Amino acid sequence: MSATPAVKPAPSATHHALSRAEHDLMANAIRALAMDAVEQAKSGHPGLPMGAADIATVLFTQFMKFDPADPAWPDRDRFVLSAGHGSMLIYALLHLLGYEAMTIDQLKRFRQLGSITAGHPEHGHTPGVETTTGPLGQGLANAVGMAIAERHLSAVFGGELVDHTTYVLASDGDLMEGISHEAIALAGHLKLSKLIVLFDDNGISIDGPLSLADSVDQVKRFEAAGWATARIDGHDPAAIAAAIATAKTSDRPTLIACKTKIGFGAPTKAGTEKCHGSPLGGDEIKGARAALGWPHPPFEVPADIRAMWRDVSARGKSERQDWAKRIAALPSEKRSEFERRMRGDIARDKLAGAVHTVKQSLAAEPKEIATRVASENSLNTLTAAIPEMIGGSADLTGSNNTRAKGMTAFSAANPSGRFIHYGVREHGMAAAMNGMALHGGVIPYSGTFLVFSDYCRPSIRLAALMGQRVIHVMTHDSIGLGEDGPTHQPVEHLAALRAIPNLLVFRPCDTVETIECWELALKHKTGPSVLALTRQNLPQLRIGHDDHNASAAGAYEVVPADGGLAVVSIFASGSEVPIAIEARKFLRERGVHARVVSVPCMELFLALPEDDRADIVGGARVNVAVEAAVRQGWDAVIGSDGLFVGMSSFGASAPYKDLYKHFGITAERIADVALTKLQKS
Ligand SMILES: Cc1ncc(C[n+]2csc(CCOP(=O)(O)OP(=O)(O)O)c2C)c(N)n1
Repeated sequence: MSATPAVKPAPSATHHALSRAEHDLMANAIRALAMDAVEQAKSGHPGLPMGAADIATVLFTQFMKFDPADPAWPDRDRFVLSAGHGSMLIYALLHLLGYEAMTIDQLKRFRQLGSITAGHPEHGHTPGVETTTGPLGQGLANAVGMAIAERHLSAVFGGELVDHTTYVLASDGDLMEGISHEAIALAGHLKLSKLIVLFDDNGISIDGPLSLADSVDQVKRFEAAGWATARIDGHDPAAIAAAIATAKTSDRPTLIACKTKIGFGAPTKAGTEKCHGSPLGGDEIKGARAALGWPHPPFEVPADIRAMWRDVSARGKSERQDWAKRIAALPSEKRSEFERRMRGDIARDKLAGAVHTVKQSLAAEPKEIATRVASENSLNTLTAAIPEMIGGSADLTGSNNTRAKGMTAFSAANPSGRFIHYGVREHGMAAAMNGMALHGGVIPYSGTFLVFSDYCRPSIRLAALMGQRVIHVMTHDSIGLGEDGPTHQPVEHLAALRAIPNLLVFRPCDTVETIECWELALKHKTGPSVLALTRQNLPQLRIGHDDHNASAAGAYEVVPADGGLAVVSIFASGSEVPIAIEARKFLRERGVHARVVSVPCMELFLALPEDDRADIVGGARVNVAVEAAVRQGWDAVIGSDGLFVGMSSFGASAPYKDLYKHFGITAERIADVALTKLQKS
């Protein structure tokens, strides 16, 4: 397939510049709507929209490619308001540009229950919002992922289908956050030239002047990371336009530091933290209306100014129609493949076929291997069948086993590569994956150690909130990793991850469950997944071929009680399932019938109808759960009177078999605690 054209357009705005008077009217419409909506809601952040209105007006009137009639048009430019607290900026823009859902009534109901004008922009809740922002730094890091996805898809499908720019509006807070370091380093290294960051350089944050806490020269910082940069007056439309036009010709990502005044137009509060995050108040608003020359009542935008904004959108319509013609002219196979990928629909037969192939080979030749290796084997087949899977690792490729056979590294020189070396940047990786998933057309998966899920957590939480399919392979999932010791041994992480709504946490117990969990993660289109995998080898417990995905129920009886009704039920996940099966043997030797239930995914189990759950839990006199982690969460399976064998402290540095003995996670101990309880009951 063809590559992106190398020749870039001449440095000029995409659309004609406005007169200064026209520009001011359009920018002041944003300012007025922002201060009125915040005033009405009695809460919100007027300062950023008022300060950044000039930047946004130039960007949308002269550069952005979009069509309000189709907010999800695949080849639209992406605009990310990383400083999500300034949400009224994007709501005012969407309204003025004619996004149907963003009515004036919605602006009047800013921050109210059921409105689409939530306190911070929420993707999936408001058409036209590309990503959920508010936790500072995340939007910027998402944008890096969007630019990666664009670059990759452009290389795969050609520039006539995929050729758009990702713009970010970032604040001081975005750039102070540590994640920004990871994000800009990655973007600079990958030379993501279609990523343009407009920095709202107003020198103010909540506590007051930035000088209280920060003395970084951001321009120099970005330069050091390989970015093109510019410093401009963020209230000068010509300077803004010239800087963006230059950025569009760069072979590197660009930072444009736009000096602005927070709350521009507010007579006494502009330029101070007083207008950052609270309503301006009646008198200040009156003064701002006078200073801006905006005599109109609250929420009223004169028809001629509305018409100017709508004209901007009309231009986007023809660009989209031209694109639609280009896609319609493609050979049908290429067109349907592009459309399938953008819809996020995995070809069902391909996925089912790959899972079948892996299961058949495991039935023919059972394997005693670590689940991380089982995952690699699964990926070799899955990624060959599913070209939208883009792998990666935060510098642990050899440990996470995420690089499948034949995958080449994604780079500036090789954008069709499907494996991303994220560097030692777990947080930036997880946020970039969110951006890739939001962009569409790719399914990102990546790797790190489970203990470092803490470093990814804010982004995993947002993936869950936004309902994005990103898949985190997290290996070295317990004390089973051994000698690296307690710094690397997760104990509370499974529980902490299970606490995040809409996240599936998988912990497969063998090779067969590993491919089943991969299948479930890929099918979980509306949320993220974590696969917690072992470093140590585990026996294959399920022998023989079965296309049925037993893990889909979240829990199932892997070994029944033999010779009678179970008196003891042992529930376990991952590497503790074979130990539980061993314990069952000890109990049987002492005349006690026990069954073992594997629990590869607690969330899927808890989502079952009550009767199905009760069937799986069964009616044994004693329930025991076994997991080399803390108990939290297991009561939902075994009841508060159930027994738990696991961890209640941090681990230690030693060979893993010694650690299991030391912490009492052994078949003998499981049998002992069950017998003791039976004797008492
Ligand atoms: C991760 C994170 N920490 C803290 C906050 C709370 N918060 C919201 S805005 C802000 C800083 C405001 O300064 P700046 O980013 O410069 O925005 P401006 O004042 O220019 O609007 C803070 C600390 C947040 N939203 N996200």
